[in-house]
Amino acid sequence: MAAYSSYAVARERYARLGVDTDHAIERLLGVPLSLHCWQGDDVRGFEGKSSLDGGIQATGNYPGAARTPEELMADIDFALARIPGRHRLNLHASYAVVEEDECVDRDRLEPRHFRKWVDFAKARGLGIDFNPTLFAHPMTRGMTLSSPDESVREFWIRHCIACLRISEYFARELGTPCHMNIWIPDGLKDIPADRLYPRARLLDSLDRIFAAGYDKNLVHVSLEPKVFGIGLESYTVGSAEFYIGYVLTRGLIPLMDNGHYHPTEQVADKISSMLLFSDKIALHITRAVRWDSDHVVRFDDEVRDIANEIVRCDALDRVLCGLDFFDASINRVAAWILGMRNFQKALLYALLTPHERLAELQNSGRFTELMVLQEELKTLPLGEIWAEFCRRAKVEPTEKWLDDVIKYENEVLLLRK
Ligand code: RNT
Ligand code: ZN
Repeated sequence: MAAYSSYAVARERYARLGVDTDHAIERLLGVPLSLHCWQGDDVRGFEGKSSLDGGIQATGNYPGAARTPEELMADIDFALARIPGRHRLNLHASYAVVEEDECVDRDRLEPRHFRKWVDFAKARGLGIDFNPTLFAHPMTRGMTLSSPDESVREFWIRHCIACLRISEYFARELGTPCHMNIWIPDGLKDIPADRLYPRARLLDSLDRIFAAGYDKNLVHVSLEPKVFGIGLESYTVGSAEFYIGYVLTRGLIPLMDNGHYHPTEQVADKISSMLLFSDKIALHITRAVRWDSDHVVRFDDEVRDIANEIVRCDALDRVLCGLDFFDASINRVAAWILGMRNFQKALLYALLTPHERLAELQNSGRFTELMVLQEELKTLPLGEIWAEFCRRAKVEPTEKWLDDVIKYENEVLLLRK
């Protein structure tokens, strides 16, 4: 009763600005986010490899990382039960579930190696999104799809084509299109002697992958650029300009990861431009602390700005949102729950913003009023609306979900030695 009346007061406060909180909650309940499986085990996957490469790193040695498909699935279940709404699962090819007596390299992966994931998703009503894995593999020799070595390039082309088939399988089985994103680690530590030909080879490799054909109604393909990685500081083959040019000329989807740009560049500013040229865009929501460090997503200005842009462009159904971070220094299940809830909170904040009114102030040059109202919005009772959203989604509204995580850590995660 007490909780309900505090919601009523908050609802009234927003209503005075012309914002309908019930409508905002309803809309947010229908927004699926893609939960990245790789936070559960520090991007290790099930191929028995323990170290990352390709310029990305998971740092920390908090106990309890999932070691098997069963453990990872149990952890995902635990996290999803504490995240409001219905979501999707984002898998990497390195999470194939291969029988012990079978040895399958990445270029020979088949849909059947993901049957366990399909069963898992079906039973829970989840869609699956997918990523070929072009890092942490003996054939990743600094370069993959842009390699000067034909056999390396062909290996990864075969891998990506295999992943298109697996994505089609996910979509068919689960009755929802699969978003397949390609990110490659290709780059150079020091000053390049040739920037052009690696990019020309990447272009050719991509054309060869898509020439294999796939059902565009079932698979939505995106490409993810990057500015640099650790050990690849001087040159990234798959840069922003390269992929913008590629996706726009091929009818594919641009993906922007907010850790992949120069520090003062803001993905929030890029969204409206990309939406004017592409029917759909995709995002990796992450937190870059000084570099693409993939810290857990917080409810901060950057993330709120991104959410605001999606909502005020009226593009909730045109932007495919997935999370992308891997923090091995804290409880991994808590990292998932917190990151997902934080991005949802940012979307709620955006849905509770009177965008038309603010735009009107901008358009009529009333910048003083605009600034005052923008500042006022920051301290409205968002927490009460958030709590009501969680209650309607039947999950714990407050930080009390952490009590369950601590219990799970003691009873399950700490037994994993
Ligand atoms: C790396 C990219 C990429 C990866 C995942 C694991 O910088 O952000 O999206 O994080 O594919
Ligand atoms: Zn990413």
